[in-house]
Amino acid sequence: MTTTTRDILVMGLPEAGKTTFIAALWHTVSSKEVDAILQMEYLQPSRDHLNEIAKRWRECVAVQRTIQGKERSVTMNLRTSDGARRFQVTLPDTSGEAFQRIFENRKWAASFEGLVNRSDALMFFVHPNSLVSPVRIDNVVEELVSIADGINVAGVEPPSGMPEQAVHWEASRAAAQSKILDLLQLVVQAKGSRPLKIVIVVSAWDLAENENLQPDNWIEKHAPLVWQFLNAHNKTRPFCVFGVSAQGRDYGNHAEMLRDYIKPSERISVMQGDRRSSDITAPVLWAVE
Ligand SMILES: Nc1nc2c(ncn2[C@@H]2O[C@H](COP(=O)(O)OP(=O)(O)OP(=O)(O)O)[C@@H](O)[C@H]2O)c(=O)[nH]1
Ligand SMILES: [Mg+2]
Repeated sequence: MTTTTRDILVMGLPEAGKTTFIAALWHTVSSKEVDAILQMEYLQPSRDHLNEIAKRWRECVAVQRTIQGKERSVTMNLRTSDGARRFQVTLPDTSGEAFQRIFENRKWAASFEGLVNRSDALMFFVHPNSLVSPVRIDNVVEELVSIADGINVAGVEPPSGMPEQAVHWEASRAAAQSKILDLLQLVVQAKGSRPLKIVIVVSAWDLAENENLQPDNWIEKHAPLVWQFLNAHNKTRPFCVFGVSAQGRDYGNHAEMLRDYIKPSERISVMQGDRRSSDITAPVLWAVE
């Protein structure tokens, strides 16, 4: 049986849940506690980074921010649970700061260019708390006019709660949705006619679940421009949206309860459409097959 080699490009703004996902993924495949659709075939030689982040994950301690310039790339040798297919999957644990810089400066490093060129799939992480739901202008036009008048007309007090002077705009202040869309566009353009599967991971799904939406409807509601872009390119760039709670819950309030799990892999919650499981390898399989 041949082994398929796959490079996954991992992207997402700072604190989007990238490292936590990789930590939970490594715990799942290396512990073999649950019947995940992808399982570890054999151990790769380089495991220090994976073991370090997976240890923190098991102990319910938040992983450290990934520092730009100190990112690590990890490789896992996996096979499907029926043993029919083998994959060697490489994915970089990238720093969200790096993507923030790419958005602001409109350029990326040669090393990142190489990564984009090599990648067969993109996993783009979106933290639910990073997106502010869009508001239709026609619903708030009167309020906007009164705010604008209050700021601009000399001698008129701004409405309470409004700053006396408009804040100077700079690229770093752009809405998260604009940044995500722009980064997606940059990568899709750079791939040209070469194939790229796109997985959108709404991370910390435990924080989004109370809306009772399926992950793709969640993106459609909270990031309509991103949703439009993905659908416009669907034929050449197939995409899938997963809601993934790699921790299970937030550590601040629930660490003790999470530590009680006999099989820590079962803390994880993954949603695709209306199907729920604790199999964090499902989005990876979708990306690589
Ligand atoms: N509630 C909840 N919080 C999560 C989950 N996954 C990650 N987080 C939290 O989200 C924050 C960011 O997670 P990271 O995995 O460090 O995010 P990152 O994308 O690697 O961030 P950078 O390294 O800064 O780019 C941390 O405080 C995590 O504890 C989850 O499933 N549920
Ligand atoms: Mg990180």
